[in-house]
Amino acid sequence: MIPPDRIRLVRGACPHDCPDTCATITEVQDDRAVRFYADPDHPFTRGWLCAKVRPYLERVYAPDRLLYPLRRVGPKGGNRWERITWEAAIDEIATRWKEIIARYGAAAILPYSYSGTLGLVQLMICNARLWNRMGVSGLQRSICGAAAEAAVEATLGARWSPDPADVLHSKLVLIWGHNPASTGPHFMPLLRQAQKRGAYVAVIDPRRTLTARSADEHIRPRPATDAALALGMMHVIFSEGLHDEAWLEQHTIGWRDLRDRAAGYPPDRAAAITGVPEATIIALARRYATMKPALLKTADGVQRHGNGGQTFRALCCLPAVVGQYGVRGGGLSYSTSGYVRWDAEAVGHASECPPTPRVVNMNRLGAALTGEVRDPPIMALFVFCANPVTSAPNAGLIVQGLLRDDLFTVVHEQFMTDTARYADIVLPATTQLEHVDLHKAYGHRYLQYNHPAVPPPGECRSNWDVMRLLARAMGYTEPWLHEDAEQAICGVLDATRARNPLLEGITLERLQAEGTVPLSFPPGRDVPFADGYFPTPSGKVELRCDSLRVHGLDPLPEYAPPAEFRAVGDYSAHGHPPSLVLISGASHHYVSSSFANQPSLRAKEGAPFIEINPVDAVARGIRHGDEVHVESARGWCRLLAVVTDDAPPGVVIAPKGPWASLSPDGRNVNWVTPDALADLAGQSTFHSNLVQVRRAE
Ligand SMILES: Nc1nc2c(c(=O)[nH]1)N[C@H]1C(S)=C(S)[C@@H](COP(=O)(O)OP(=O)(O)OC[C@H]3O[C@@H](n4cnc5c(=O)[nH]c(N)nc54)[C@H](O)[C@@H]3O)O[C@H]1N2
Ligand SMILES: Nc1nc2c(c(=O)[nH]1)N[C@H]1C(S)=C(S)[C@@H](COP(=O)(O)OP(=O)(O)OC[C@H]3O[C@@H](n4cnc5c(=O)[nH]c(N)nc54)[C@H](O)[C@@H]3O)O[C@H]1N2
Ligand code: SF4
Ligand SMILES: [Mo]
Repeated sequence: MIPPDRIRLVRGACPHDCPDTCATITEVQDDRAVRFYADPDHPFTRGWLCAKVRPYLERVYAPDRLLYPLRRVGPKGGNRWERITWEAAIDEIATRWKEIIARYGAAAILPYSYSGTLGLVQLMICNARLWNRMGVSGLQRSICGAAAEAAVEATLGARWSPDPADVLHSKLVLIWGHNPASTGPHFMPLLRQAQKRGAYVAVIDPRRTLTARSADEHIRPRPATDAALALGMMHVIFSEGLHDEAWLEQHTIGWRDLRDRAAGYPPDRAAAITGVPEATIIALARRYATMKPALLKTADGVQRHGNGGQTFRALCCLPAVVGQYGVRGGGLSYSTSGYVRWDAEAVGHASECPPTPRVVNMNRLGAALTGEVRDPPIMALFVFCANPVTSAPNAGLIVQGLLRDDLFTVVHEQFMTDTARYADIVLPATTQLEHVDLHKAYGHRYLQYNHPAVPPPGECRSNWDVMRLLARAMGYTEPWLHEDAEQAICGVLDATRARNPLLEGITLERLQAEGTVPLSFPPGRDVPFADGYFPTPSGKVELRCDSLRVHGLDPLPEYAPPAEFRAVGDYSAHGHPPSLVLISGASHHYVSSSFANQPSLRAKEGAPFIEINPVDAVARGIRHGDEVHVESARGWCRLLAVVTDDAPPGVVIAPKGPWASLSPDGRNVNWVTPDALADLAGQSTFHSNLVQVRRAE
């Protein structure tokens, strides 16, 4: 036993892309973390961490952590390196950038980041300040939930969601295209409790997920047909008079237009499109309209396809039709991230900077590097908090771009990822145990402060420290490029609090002292939209949303098959398409590609696999455990076949995350995923993916 007086307890927050943002405690002895666990007092995350993050010290002290700056030796992608000093690394980056700016303009530089951490300092501020000052190309951050976010904001005016514990008031819970047992696990004990109190839980997902296994009902639409399912439900609700007309009159615009639209989706048509039996659609609609409070809980997986925007619009309309917005235990649970929107000017100081010359859609990275983006072409890439070669679509084209000899690539990382391998310079990054940050969650309504627990190993530096070094090397003297992390947090917090009453009384000092701080909801005002006000242009729920016309979108939700599927015909006309639809959602043991190099978690997740229905397997002579060749219009990869009816006929499932460089074929599922854009907000379309599957020779 270590004497307790030699142990220091340090409060932190899990930084990963997960709605739960757990409160953590690190026990530190002599500058070394010796134990890592969940804060037992957190009201939502309640003293336990998921399987991914429980062994976090394995990640922090992994033998393959990057510890020193590296410069490439030999050809790109060859994974041969020499160690260099930070001084040499920063000097080389600044020199190359200055040359590129002189020759091509700053637009030729593209920073690429996404969700390695979700912190205010290490992600948000690092996404903005230096890049704004330089006037480099912007990144359209649309790989994850852009269409859903745009649909929610257009329909309701804000991304607000109930306290997850309010599910204890629900009589019906529809979990729609969402797998919280893997992707936001702290909701599950609450859901169990709600079920014990008699709530009926239905999961709507083509795959039999972990979440679906414990539901009262599992409804399995064909992929990308959910808008037709939702409109079919509305048809039943309106035609049986189960809608809440008084509420619709008072709080929405366009409900009669929506009713007319839904009239085009009688249950037999909705059934033909979705593959869900007519009787099931009718029963689901009646349940949804009569078992109140009714909660519709969803996330981003359901909208990563060509008609993701319209699909999400249809989902946002459903609670209004049955008058469930503003009701405790009812409404829509998508994301709580809209309660606090960090003051953009304090984060990025854009008003003091040159305008962003252009924006590059992150889903088109491969295309952008290989000629789609010109005048100027992208000549330098700075990647941090992201691993696009593993996690972005059409990975083969990204690799082709990264192999360009005239492209200067810097990757700031904790590990030698699939992306870092193609860099010219690799910089070693700190983990959450080694830097300061402030987090807001997208699945609960507390702020979480993260104190650094231990000094960085080797020569690792935080994202913000690197930004400050680069700013100095570029000759920028603005104080907001040089303040320390606490000063930066304080400035953003103060500016945001000045116009957001939910931050009343929340100061840096209080966050540092308490770690977990709830947002200040006035008494009785914690249920979203309870006062009947929706911050849309009309102040109402915009069931007909004319502002979407500028995006070329029908102002009423509508079903259309994604473009990739249209090429082979409508489901409803042909039954199953000749190819299989490949869905590649979250894996249980990784967060996107993070953790997918950690031996203990790889052992739990097993070799990269693809689930295939027995009917489809037999038709292709595929047996359980066979290696299969998966091919699309983009490329191919090889995976192990898991023959199971967890995958419905016509659909195959291969979770995202496994690293190409740790796979025998040197590829992963993103070598086949599409880089086409969806109907709204430049959204990714990972799941509109038609593939051929056959036994590998
Ligand atoms: N363990 C783990 N947790 C994670 C992550 C992870 O990689 N691993 N990733 C994090 C991130 S980045 C995010 S954005 C969230 C995502 O959280 P979720 O959205 O819950 O996760 P996904 O697995 O992407 O998608 C959810 C489900 O959508 C289903 N789906 C796909 N297409 C359709 C469709 O057309 N209709 C319907 N009804 N369902 C469909 C998939 O089968 C999948 O089970 O999770 C976060 N948490
Ligand atoms: N096929 C398929 N692919 C998908 C999806 C899908 O549904 N299907 N989902 C997509 C979704 S929802 C998302 S959000 C994206 C996520 O895509 P990415 O944001 O690229 O996420 P990761 O692949 O986890 O890569 C994050 C990297 O950040 C690094 N990192 C962590 N903390 C820090 C830090 O403090 N500093 C620095 N410099 N680096 C750090 C980690 O080591 C990790 O390598 O993936 C997408 N990819
Ligand atoms: S990944 Fe999610 S559930 Fe796991 S520790 Fe982090 S915040 Fe908690
Ligand atoms: Mo995501």
